[in-house]
This record gives sequence, C-alpha cells and structure tokens, in this order.
Amino acid sequence: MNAAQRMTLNSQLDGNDFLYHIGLSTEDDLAERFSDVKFVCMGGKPERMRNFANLIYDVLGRPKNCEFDTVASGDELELKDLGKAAGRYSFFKVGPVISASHGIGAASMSVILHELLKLTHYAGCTDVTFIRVGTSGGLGIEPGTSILTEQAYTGQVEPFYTQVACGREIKYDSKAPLDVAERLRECARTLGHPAMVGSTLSTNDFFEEQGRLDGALCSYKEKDKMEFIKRCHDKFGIKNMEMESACFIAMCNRANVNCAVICVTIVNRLMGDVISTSHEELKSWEDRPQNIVAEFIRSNA
Ligand code: R2B
Ligand code: URA
Repeated sequence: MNAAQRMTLNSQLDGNDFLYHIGLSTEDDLAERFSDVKFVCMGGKPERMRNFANLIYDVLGRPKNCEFDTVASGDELELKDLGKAAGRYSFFKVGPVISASHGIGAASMSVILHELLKLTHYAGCTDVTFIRVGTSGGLGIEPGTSILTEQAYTGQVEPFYTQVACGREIKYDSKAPLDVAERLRECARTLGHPAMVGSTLSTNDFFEEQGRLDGALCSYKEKDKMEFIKRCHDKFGIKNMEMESACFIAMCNRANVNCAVICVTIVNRLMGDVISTSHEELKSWEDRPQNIVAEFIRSNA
C-alpha cells in the first residue's frame, strides 16, 4: 500500500483559524464533518457546482455522509450550501466529495482554494485530489471536447504561475501531474465523450488577454489576434484558454496535493470570439466534464 501523500502547507498555521470566505472555523468539528473527503471539485458557477453535488449524490448511491439543509419532514432532502452564510462561494459536502464554486479568475479562485486546502488539512484528510471542472475557449478544437491540462501557461505564454508575495514576484511550476489526467481521459473514453490532454493558456482577463476583438476596449486588430492565437497553438501546443488553471495547478503543486484540470471547450477561437451557443447545447457541453469526473470518482471512491 502506498504511503499517504503529505500536504505541505504554511508551517506558521497554528490550528486556530477562521475560514472567513467560506464561513467555517476550526471550532466547527471539521474533523468529524470532513475527514473522509478525498475529492475537492471546483468550478466557476455556483449553480453548476450544486448540480455537480447532486450528480455525485446519485452516482455514489445516496451516501450517508452528506450535509443536508434542514427541511420540513416529508420533503426531499436538499444538499446544504455550506458557503451561503458567508455569501461569497457555494460549496457542498456529499460523501467523500466537496463541490465548490470559485468564481472567475485566479484572484477569486485562489481565495477559496487557500481555505479548502486549510479545511482539508484541519480536518485531517489524507490523499485528497483537487480537480477543476470548467469551460474554456478551444484553439482549433471541436466545441464540446474536454481538454485535460498538462502545462498551464500565463497570458504572456510562460510555463509557470507568477505569485506576487510581499511585493515580489515568485514563479511556481504550473505543470499538472499527469496521473489523474490520464485516468480522467480513460473515463471520458468509457462515456464516449471527446477528450484530450494538452496545454492551456490561463489568463487574467477574458477579453484582451485572450485576444478577443469584442471587448469594450481593444488595443489591436484581427491580424494581431490571429498571430497570437496561431503562435499559442503552433509553437506551444496550446489547446484551450481559460482563467484559473495556472494558479490552481501551481497552488496544488506547492501544497503537494494531487490535481487535474478538465475544461470543455465551448467555442473554437480560430473561428470567432462570441459564445453564441444555445443554453441547451451549452448545458450539455458543460455536463460532459462533470460526468467524466463523476465517473472517475465513482470508480475510485
Ligand atoms: C472559463 O470561463 C470563465 C469566463 O467566462 C472563466 O472562469 C473561465 O476560466
Ligand atoms: N472561458 C474562457 O476563459 N474563455 C473562453 O473562450 C470560454 C470560456
């Protein structure tokens, strides 16, 4: 049997903490409530992460160790949004899984990732895998395809994540461990969903940093956009663009926790900028990486 993977968090943490943005403290029986967590799954939208929690509830055969809202007797049990009181993020505990929303961009994502890393640490969890499940713009990829990030690049197309700490820039490795990605690809194959491993551009902005021409402000022309996108694709093998993977992978690497990023492409950026897909089609694409991760959890829980 393999030794448990040891999380490496800030050695200055003293065990008394208030996780302000998710509204939990070390006084809240964290070990009793969360020590069985093995998967922390995060995505941008609160409603999508509630749906994911419900999907996991069904896929795992209605596990007992969930947190429910108190409802009038006779009503269907509803998973409790544990982040509701703090008012920033939604998150749910269902069996060995936490499903959490992280908002848009590294700034928003990193805050809840810090607090979920600390939560799992204070709860005494072992061998936790962190997975970001999201959407992205594909480069020459058929929309509906899921990309499993291997190397995440910054908006300047650098293969690392730059963290500013006390006024200094520090570069951290943003290459994902490939083990979970390969296993997720297998799950995609089982479900018949298109998926591939590739590099991801992770930007701090949806419009100009991703070379869009349809922002309210724009400092370049179509030719510059196409040169940029083609350079990303041809020179760096970048398959998709999104806004959190570099920070997510770098933080998980620093914390020594296993991680993966799986994002479905919802637009082919070689063909256009605008996401004009119908609500139904978008939802069916967004469901794909969720179903792939649910299958991964089902076969590993
Ligand atoms: C993908 O979609 C969001 C922007 O629309 C952002 O969170 C991301 O990474
Ligand atoms: N999310 C992004 O960040 N970019 C896209 O093009 C689509 C989704």
